[in-house]
Amino acid sequence: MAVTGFGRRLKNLFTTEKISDHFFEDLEDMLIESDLGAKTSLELVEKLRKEIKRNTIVNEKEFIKTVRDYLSEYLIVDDFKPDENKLNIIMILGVNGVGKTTTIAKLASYYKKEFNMTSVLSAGDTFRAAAIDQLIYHGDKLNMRVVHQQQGSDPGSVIFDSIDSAFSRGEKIIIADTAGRMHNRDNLVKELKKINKIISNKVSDGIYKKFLVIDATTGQNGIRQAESFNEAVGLDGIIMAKYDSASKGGIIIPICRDLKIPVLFLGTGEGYDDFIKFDRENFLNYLLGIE
Ligand SMILES: Nc1nc2c(ncn2[C@@H]2O[C@H](COP(=O)(O)OP(=O)(O)O)[C@@H](O)[C@H]2O)c(=O)[nH]1
Ligand SMILES: [Mg+2]
Repeated sequence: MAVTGFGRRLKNLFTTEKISDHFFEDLEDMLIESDLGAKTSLELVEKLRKEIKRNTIVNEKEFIKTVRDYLSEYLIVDDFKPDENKLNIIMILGVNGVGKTTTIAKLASYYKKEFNMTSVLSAGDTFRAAAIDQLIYHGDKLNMRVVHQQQGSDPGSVIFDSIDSAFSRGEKIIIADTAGRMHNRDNLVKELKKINKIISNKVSDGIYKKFLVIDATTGQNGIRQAESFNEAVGLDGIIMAKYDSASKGGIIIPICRDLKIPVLFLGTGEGYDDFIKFDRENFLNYLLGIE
């Protein structure tokens, strides 16, 4: 993704190009290349066009700052804190390979460190044996209980068991893994809707959250993934994994803007501690190369 030096290129554009239609076209291209998506980029260009017409932007520093302020308005940031007195069930969604299972381990580790709360890990991705083993491995490392059945079993049943056993043991957080791929998309949606219904019925007085994991490097696909999962079950938050890769994660901005879903965390590596609460200022400064 051609995002490296996004801020520098914006600055260059402002200092070297005359303000003209051409300037705004180039600006739009740069925004789109940074994963902001066509709609957000166009809207941003219009806002900047007005601002520039009013002569409120005098130099490249102010130009970047104005871009940052507008982008900031799009971002919705949240930090879900589990309720110690209720059962919190968090369903982790996302397509294959984005980082779901790793994110579950990081989230469980984060809740332990931050709130001293232990999670139950629920192996709802029953599609592949490796996914179950991977969660058991993390459970061992983190010293947390993993509820699982064998490969090919009904994920709804795994989640059902997880909730029952957590209730009877007084455990307060369940983080559930889900499969990112069925043999076709309709099947996946059907499956997720079923699980969603089971959880909603079973934890009516608990807290139920659905977080989508997206991969920072997937670009525009991230928006489509968020749209599909949001349509299927409704999302409460986004976690963006692989933020340590070359991508600066611009994709999160149109997701917040279009779907009004908050962003919660960033995954920054493969270790449990490579996980940070989303910080609006830091994120935008990094995206725009502001020191
Ligand atoms: N660099 C980096 N790698 C990650 C991150 N999160 C997950 N991964 C890696 O991405 C791969 C897929 O992760 P996994 O959790 O199995 O994805 P899942 O298929 O969605 O469950 C694994 O090799 C992970 O170690 C991250 O934040 N940064
Ligand atoms: Mg997995």
